[in-house]
Amino acid sequence: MTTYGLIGKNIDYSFSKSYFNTKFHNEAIKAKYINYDIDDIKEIKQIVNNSIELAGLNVTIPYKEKVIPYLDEIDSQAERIGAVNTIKIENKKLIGYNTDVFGFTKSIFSLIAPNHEAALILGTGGAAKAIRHALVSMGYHINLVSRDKEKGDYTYEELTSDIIKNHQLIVNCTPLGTHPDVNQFPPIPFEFIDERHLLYDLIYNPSITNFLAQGKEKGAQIINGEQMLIAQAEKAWEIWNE
Ligand code: SKM
Repeated sequence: MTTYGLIGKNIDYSFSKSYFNTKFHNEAIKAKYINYDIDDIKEIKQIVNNSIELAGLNVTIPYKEKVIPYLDEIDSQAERIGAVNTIKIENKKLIGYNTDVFGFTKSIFSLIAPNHEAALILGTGGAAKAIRHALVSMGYHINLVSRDKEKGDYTYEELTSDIIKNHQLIVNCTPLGTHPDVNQFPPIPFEFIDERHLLYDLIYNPSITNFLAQGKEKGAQIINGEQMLIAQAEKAWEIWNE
């Protein structure tokens, strides 16, 4: 049976498996989608060699960048971004794409307000790279926030009232708050958040993270990652069937 799957680490929280298997059932598609929970990205070689029926993969945290050396080809947009979340497999040849940009852009489009000029991206991994690419294409000025002083424009400790005020959109691209570690959140100064802000969390399980709950309490508009997950999955499905 044609097989698809998700590569990641500690991915029990993921909705992809149930999303695709429900789709296959409802649309009478003879295929299955399984989780490949791996400790090292080099295991991808074995996975591909051992499954002749594997036709496509999604890739999630922490492998979106690390998977690139294992590909035979990479689509030009994914190459520019430097992160891959979708792989098409044809005769054991691995071709990498990024559908997060499409998913994020589609999910946020109707929420962008005229006062939106700048965005803070929390995190600097593969998801953050895709979000940065999407927001720059939409005309946003971007600053990155990282715990690591070397990686971002600001650390969390450096976020002042002015910085928060000047960034109307704040996107959490870190895994902080993902099930089961639901009490975690990126430590931005929530006291400076108000109703002019839009807080976007790429996390969809739980549906309301601590990050979003604290933003909502301050009057901000909030959105979780569910619509993005669905849109990036449908785009991946399109690529696997092209
Ligand atoms: O880019 C997506 C990935 O394709 C699937 C996923 C998930 O199942 O949680 C999340 C994102 O990283």
